[in-house]
Amino acid sequence: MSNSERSERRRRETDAILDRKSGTEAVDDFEDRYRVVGAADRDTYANWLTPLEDHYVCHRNETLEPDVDEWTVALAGAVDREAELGMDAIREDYPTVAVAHTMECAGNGRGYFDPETGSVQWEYGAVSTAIWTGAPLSAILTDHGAATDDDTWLTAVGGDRPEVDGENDRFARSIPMSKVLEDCILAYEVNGEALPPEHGRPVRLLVPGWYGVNSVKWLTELHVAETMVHGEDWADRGGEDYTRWQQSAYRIHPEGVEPESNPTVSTYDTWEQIESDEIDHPYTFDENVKSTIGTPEDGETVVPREDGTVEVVGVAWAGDDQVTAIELSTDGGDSWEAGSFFGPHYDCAWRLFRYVWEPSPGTYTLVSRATDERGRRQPTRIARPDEDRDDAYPWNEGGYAENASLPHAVDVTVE
Ligand SMILES: Nc1nc2c(c(=O)[nH]1)N[C@H]1C(S)=C(S)[C@@H](COP(=O)(O)O)O[C@H]1N2
Ligand SMILES: [Mo]
Repeated sequence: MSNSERSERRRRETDAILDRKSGTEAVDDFEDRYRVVGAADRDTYANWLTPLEDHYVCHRNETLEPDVDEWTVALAGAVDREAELGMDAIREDYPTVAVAHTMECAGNGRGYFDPETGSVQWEYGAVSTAIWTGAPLSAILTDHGAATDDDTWLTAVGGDRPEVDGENDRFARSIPMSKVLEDCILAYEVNGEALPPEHGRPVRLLVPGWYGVNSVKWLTELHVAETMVHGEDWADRGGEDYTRWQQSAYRIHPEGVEPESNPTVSTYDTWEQIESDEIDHPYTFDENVKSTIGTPEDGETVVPREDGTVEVVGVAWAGDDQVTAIELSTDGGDSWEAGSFFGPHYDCAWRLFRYVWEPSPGTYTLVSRATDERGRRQPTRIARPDEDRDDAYPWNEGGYAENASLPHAVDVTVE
């Protein structure tokens, strides 16, 4: 297929998604095989649940539209009993659970990097919160006698393929067994509806609180092993490369570096990996602490309420850690005041926050900054390449896992 035919096909597919999702806008990078939509309205971040029409979408290949009745998920590797799980078995033979999950693309905020990185220039719109329903992997794995020691990994493979000349990668991600057993599910519904095609119909892996890349859509295979996807067997498995999206892409590294493939790592927390000397180029596993203002909108002219106050509302999250504090600045980050949390409180989902502000007329720069239960606070800005980090998020070639506070500031005028 020629480049222009390929672009045309992608454009059509994005348009079809946009037709179904009235609250989103396209943020594509066809060159980098990204086909994506993000939340169009900042207002998404003044609400706890993201309606499906507003939930962002991100994937690399064509959306699969498979026959649900025929679909199976192969379970293999270090298991007593291999299996081909059909959708009826996944739905009926195991408990049904629902998890709240804030899904954030690891590239959310990439658009704020200077110098600019390649790929989709997301600003704040690639993060959403939904309720995902499915079967706990702990039940499925124990039922099949899987090895579940702490040092094992579960590799999940998507059914999508590149269908691009010269590309032979398969979308596969490896999740450490401790996380799998704790709260991962095979999800077949979202917000009470059967999974729409673009979110992985008929079934996807759902890894609560971890970057979206880990939640493999159109799941076809689960493999239990002592390593992540690594080594020749996985790099050329029947002519396909299963290692790319775990070992090469989605890792945090300076420009021009090809990260080395690791059989295993012992630290899964993304921020801990960034801080550690042990792991050279961190993997994008759990989400870094972050926050986004929902209202007022950037550039808005705000009229205070009768009592002279303005309510600033937003969301704050910290992956599978708890977010414990939120601070607001109305002077571009020079001074900070405490905000408060309200609304639903689930593990692995964002919390709503509010800050009641009594402004005089004028122009202001509002910034939010969150802290997690381990005392880690959002850094102020994004570093330049090779700059000493200090209170800055490390610039990295893929533009991954950004969580600085200042780039997300909103400017408002008060009447
Ligand atoms: N099979 C498959 N799963 C995938 C992807 C993909 O390209 N193929 N993209 C991942 C990425 S990068 C993200 S951010 C999330 C997005 O999930 P959503 O579209 O349901 O929001 O799906 C992940 N799962
Ligand atoms: Mo993503």
